[in-house]
Amino acid sequence: MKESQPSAIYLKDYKVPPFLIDKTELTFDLDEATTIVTSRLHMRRNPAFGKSTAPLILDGGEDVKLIGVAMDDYALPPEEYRISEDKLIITATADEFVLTCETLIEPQNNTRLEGLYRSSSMFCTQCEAEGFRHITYYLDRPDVMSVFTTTIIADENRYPVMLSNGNEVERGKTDEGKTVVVWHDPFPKPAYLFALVAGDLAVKNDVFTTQSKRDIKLQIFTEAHNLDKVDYAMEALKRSMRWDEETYGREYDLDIFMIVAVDDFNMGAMENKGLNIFNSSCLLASPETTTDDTYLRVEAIVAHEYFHNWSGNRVTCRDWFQLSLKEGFTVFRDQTFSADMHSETVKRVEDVSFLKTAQFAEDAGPMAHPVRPASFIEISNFYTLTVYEKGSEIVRMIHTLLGAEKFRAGSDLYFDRHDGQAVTCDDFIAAMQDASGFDLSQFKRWYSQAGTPIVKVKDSFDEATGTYRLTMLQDTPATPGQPTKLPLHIPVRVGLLDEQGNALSAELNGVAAKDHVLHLQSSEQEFEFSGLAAKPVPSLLRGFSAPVKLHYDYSSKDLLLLLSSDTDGFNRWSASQQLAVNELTTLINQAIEGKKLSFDSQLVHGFKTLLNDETLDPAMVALILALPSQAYLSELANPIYPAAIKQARQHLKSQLAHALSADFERVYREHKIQGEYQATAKDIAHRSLKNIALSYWVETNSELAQQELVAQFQTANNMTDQFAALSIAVNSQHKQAAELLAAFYEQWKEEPLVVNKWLMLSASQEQERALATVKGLMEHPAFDLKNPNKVRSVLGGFGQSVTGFHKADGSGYHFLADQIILLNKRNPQIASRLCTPLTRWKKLQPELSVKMKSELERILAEDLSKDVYEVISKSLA
Ligand code: 0A1
Ligand code: ZN
Repeated sequence: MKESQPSAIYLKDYKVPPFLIDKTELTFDLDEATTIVTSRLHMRRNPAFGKSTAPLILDGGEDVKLIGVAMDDYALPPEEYRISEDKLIITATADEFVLTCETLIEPQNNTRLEGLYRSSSMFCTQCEAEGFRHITYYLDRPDVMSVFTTTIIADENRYPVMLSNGNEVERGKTDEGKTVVVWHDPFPKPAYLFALVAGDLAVKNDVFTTQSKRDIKLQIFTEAHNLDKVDYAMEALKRSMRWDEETYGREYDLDIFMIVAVDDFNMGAMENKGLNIFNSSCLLASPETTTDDTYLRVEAIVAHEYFHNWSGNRVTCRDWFQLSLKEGFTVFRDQTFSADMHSETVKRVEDVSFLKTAQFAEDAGPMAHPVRPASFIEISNFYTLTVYEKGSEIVRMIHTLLGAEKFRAGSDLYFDRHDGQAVTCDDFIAAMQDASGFDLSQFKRWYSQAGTPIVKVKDSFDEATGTYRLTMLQDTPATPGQPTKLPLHIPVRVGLLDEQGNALSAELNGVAAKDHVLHLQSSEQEFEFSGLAAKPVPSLLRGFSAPVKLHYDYSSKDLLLLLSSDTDGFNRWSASQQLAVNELTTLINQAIEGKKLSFDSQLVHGFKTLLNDETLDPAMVALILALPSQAYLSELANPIYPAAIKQARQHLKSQLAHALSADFERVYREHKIQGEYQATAKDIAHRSLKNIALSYWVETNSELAQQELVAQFQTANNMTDQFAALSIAVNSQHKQAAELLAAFYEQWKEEPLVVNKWLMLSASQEQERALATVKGLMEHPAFDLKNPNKVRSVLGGFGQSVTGFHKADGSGYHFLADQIILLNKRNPQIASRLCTPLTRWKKLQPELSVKMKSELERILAEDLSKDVYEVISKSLA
């Protein structure tokens, strides 16, 4: 452990910057051994800061070597500046000046993948959130916005493509014959949106004509061997550009929009102005190598990054506490876009299922934080599900409260009012409020209060008056640093059904409708519906209208009614999940008590109806057939018994499979698609239903099913079907599983993105020797510790192996801790993310909990990066 530990910074301490940088001129002399960066910063004191003689303090990094610094071309002697804790401090400055800095960096040794680094044979950058300071000294904060001009000097033979933000304005040669390219971005931006790429890249060109008839040049750059996999991303980009014009009235601003794919990247992608950089796993797609899920992901991420051009770039964040201002809003935008491109209900189910599994777990753990955090040690740790997904739910609730039209008026006002500014979540709310006249003052608490609210619902019916009363109680559990909570403004969308499942019209506050949005604003509140003949079945929280845990004591009969008849597709799915959770809970308890599992599942009947109803959307049927995941059941459990959960799921799946074997076989056959692969909603739906049917059918151990699986693996014309067959083989412990895994690797060893899928599946196997397997994978030629995708595949996969990761002797936890320690300094962001499974230790069954805790303590004893220190210390607090 270090002598002094890193300290937190607080939102309440925010002050405007003492200096501004109107213009930033950068020159990069790129070379294999050392890169020289020269910056000319046109600076002045910030009038908004008030009269001051405060010194100039620029952010830097331990990996930046200062060669020289000059003010208005006067080279500062060493006594006129100093470097302390990575900051460059200059005491005496004029009110306005040009600061020139020369720094030396070594991108080839940059394993953190923040700042300028090498990936394969190219140079690339990642500056969000605080990467720019690893390139040169700067006011590296989002409220300092500057107009950038970037000069790149490099050997054209090795780096024929040299890119930065904005437009290419000049091209020439140095005396030594190196190529010089100058880029200029007319839009002022914070340093986190800066980007540079240089490499030997191939390009796909296209054009998009905007609504005002401007032609935008579109370019996607990749290594030459991947150029055949960018067509889908290009089409997705054009769909996104059109959608943002139609839905938000937002047109693209520059004349050129570029995307570059890189193999080594800590996150999914980055919205740098005019030059998005993507993890190649989120951009490249081809039928043979890419599954349906990934196709949809590519489309969503292309859209997400593109939408940031307005929600993030034109209007940016004042400080990093406001991260959700751009991320929550942009996730909401990309979710709605995907819903519009495919199926609204399917998309909603997928998003909510993810939120309830992963974000709810975060909100219940030691890293729980508000959507707008009040403090942090390392901002990279706050690119979280809370900031992104719960942040999106906040924006969605505003949409529900205001209605589509007023929401649009609010977003128009927000973009117009704050164009070119760095603003806060309060500014966003103010624009929504001003444009709509809707009072959001209580609603704003969603930004500052952490934790998942619990809403308890009770009901009663008065036969004499025909009134139906819903009583709702809300309560948000304590989270770290927030022991008590205030009531939130929660929109609860509700409908009522009669015993036959017909939608009822009922009157609430004088308004008769089949669907009402209730405003739950107090800790306890009553809602009275009139005009009913009998007690209805309530369909509560339709469309998941708020990110809460809703409890209502539904009977199995009610749930089956909702499952078969609710007009709200989302709640049909939700009812099926609740039924399954109820049954699984009984089974889990039997397993914990060491009893023989036995239970007569009511789902058999419900599933049978679904499997035989040809009017249903196959995608929805597939979603309903998927049992609640191990991860979701773990989130619900306290304490978590991982092996019992696994056993219960296995038992229920097997019971359903045996009871409905013939239906599954038939559905499997009926939904096979002939012909060429297409990533359309319709085909994706058929494939998902067919493959889940296969996964059940195989559970029966039918010889025929086993053969069908192998045949599908061998003859599939697309990765979705081939990989589904392989996964089912592995998960069902098919006798040929090992053989198929080996064949898969042999077939795809030249395709790194496919190999990553193989690594993940191999590492996730449920087997006694899971730990040995994962250790073997880390020694495999296909593995590379420097590549975040590979690390995530292997260690993320291992985390899913209950037998491996949760092995009773704690060796699984020990192994993960070893990897965190290994990566702690090399790549702190990745190391920190790997800690997530260990942060759940308090909820684990006691024997495992102590083992996990001791691994956290072992990690804490190391000399830790800020990133890892924050997660581990908060987990042990
Ligand atoms: N703004 C990006 C996310 C992102 C954040 C940090 C990064 O650093 C490694 C990279 C990307 C987005 O929301 O897509
Ligand atoms: Zn984003």
